[in-house]
Amino acid sequence: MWGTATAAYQIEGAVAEDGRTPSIWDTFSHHSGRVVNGDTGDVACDHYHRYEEDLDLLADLGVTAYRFSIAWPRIHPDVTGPANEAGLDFYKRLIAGLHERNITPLPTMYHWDLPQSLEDKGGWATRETSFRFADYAATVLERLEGIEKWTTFNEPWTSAWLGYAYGHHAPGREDIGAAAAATHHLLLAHGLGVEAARSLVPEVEIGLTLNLGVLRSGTNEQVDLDATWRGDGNQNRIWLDPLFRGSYPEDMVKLYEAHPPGFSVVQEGDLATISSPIDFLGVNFYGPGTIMGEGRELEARMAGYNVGPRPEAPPVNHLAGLGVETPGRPKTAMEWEIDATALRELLVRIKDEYTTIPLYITENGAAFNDYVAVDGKVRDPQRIQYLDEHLEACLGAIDDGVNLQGYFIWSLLDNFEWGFGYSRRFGIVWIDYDTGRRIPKSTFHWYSGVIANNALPPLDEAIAATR
Ligand code: IFM
Repeated sequence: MWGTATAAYQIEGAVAEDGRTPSIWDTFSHHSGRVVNGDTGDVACDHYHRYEEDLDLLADLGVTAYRFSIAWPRIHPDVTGPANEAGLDFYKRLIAGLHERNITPLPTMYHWDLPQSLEDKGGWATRETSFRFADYAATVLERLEGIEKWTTFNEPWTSAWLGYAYGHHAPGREDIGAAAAATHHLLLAHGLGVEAARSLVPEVEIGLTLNLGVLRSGTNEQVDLDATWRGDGNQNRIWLDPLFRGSYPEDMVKLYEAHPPGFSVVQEGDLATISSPIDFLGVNFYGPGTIMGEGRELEARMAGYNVGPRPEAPPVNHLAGLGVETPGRPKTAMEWEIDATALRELLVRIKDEYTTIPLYITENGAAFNDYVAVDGKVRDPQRIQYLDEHLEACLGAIDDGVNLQGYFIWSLLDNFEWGFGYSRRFGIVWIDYDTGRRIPKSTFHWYSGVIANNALPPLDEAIAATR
């Protein structure tokens, strides 16, 4: 499967149309100082109105699949009330448009836009939210037809830890105990979603997407080795262990005991639900992290290495204070290290330690400082190089026996990059946010050739072609 990925709040706009109610990201982005430049998703790429144009872009690109997310507040604006037909209709049109173009739809049920009314009752820190998610999952599973593969969640780590522990993302809370509870409730909600799929639409495949990491200790000092293992626990083991082994890693549960309610919210039977077998696993990967030096306090470790800056701390180098970078490594405009060997290492680890079910790279990509040249073109050779290296790593992983079945570039379009607003561009299509105009970048044309040939062209030739 060759594809690209997007998410509802990042591209759709139309936040108050056809019955949609506010999500936590509407509230958060409108709260002054939380997002760079005060940007919001109110209009974003205006995909809600321009989706036909975007579908045509996908057809021109030649992808065989498209990953997108459904906005919960469009489907159940009142959470417990009836489903909103106008919201469902939008996604029905989108799915039909994909089928017309022979593109497989890969919807995600939750990519961070929790209805604000649920956050007002405690959000993911409360158990009730998992059950409300199950209701919503049942609606989309039953009402949106023509889907072969459903994904419950995108990056629950980000929802729980950037949203509830570090305040970088909506809902902006800073409470480690709530983040640990959210971790469990997100996993429980995932399991309930899987159970709903099995009973309502047994013919569909279902999985979830995790943003797993490769953390390396920068020294052989025990303090760094231990911290690296804790970081690994928070980013990888606390998700993979319950999903594939039916238990939480004991060291992490113990670690969170100091932060109530933490894992005291786990009830009997929950882990059986969470470990309900899934059909595939999505992996989002951007770069590795190194743990060493000053600032190895617990919170920094647990945050992993891909924590964005707070808006009030301008996006210079958000890792500097955390002591989690390797000097000299190339970086993207997010200040994320580039090292594709880590992707191969991660995929092989999943196979060796956890599962051999099909894996999909559901996101991989990079932000660079793109611009429109005087001739109207957007040349992004750095992105081509980044993607080429990561696709080579995927081929290496396949050689190593990894059951890798698909690859999705993040992202089809430049879009609302959460706390960074529109200041970071991940798209293979440039968006002019004043006019909504779309300009395919060099990477778009390169990727189209990769898909058509099912092979990578020589990198030097690909780079030369951008000139
Ligand atoms: O833009 C995000 C996406 O929503 C989730 N994964 C990481 C991307 C880049 O930060």
